[in-house]
Amino acid sequence: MKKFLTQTAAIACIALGTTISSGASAGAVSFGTSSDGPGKSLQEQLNNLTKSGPNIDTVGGQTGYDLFTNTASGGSVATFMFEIAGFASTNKFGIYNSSGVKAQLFGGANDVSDQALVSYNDGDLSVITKGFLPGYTGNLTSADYEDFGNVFGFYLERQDGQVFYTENGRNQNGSQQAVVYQGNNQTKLQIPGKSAGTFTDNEFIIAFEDLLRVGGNSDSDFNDLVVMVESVEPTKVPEPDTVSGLLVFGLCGIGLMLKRQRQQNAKLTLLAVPNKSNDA
Ligand SMILES: [Ca+2]
Ligand SMILES: [Ca+2]
Ligand SMILES: [Ca+2]
Repeated sequence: MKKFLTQTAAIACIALGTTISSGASAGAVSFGTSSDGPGKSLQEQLNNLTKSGPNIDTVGGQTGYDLFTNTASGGSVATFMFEIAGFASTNKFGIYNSSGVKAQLFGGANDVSDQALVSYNDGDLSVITKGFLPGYTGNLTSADYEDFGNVFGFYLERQDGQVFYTENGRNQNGSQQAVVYQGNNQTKLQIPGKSAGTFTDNEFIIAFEDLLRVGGNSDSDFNDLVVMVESVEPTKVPEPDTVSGLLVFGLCGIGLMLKRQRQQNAKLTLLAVPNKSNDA
């Protein structure tokens, strides 16, 4: 019976560890029902842009990446994909560095198809933004940022001054306000106004929720401002789920070892008792 219980405990531990360490999906944020109405969910909107290949999995495909750096070209293009939000005409989007300095890529007037070129100039940063059809087609804007560095996260800034970051720790209540997907080299996407192309693995989709999720009143639809950025790579691969999975394995292992030790001690005591009585 004891052996059976020990085996059951071991199986339960393995099952628990496997569940927790099964990758991004275990720690994925859950989406709410979009207040924008039917057909407007992030999944449906991305599906609409998919021309061929597998659909992007908005739940299972969440990467957890929050900080990025440039690749060898020294430049990145950010393309505005869509924004479905009451604040659409005023929300801003950009990158920020470890000091919290912000470099805006898109202002409130920017919309689908608009692009920003980010140049990483050996410590300095340059951003050039242009509007394209459909929608806003404004002139070029350009800004330079001295000593910005080349490690950055992404932010959404509302008109009321509320800012949300890809790093949860910078957000009020540690709330996760963005989900990030990496290209799979298979799915062909077409952003309105742009030519269709493959979603490659140096491309990332950054999708923001513009209402506070933890302790706030948010619909958690993450379709409020969605941008694709290319020629960037994550600075680190976060594996909190795998770490907690290993922790469970470790704790279970220690627990089972202690249990076995106790059982062996009990057997030894039983063996020792008759000897003692013989001596007496
Ligand atoms: Ca929305
Ligand atoms: Ca546009
Ligand atoms: Ca929302």
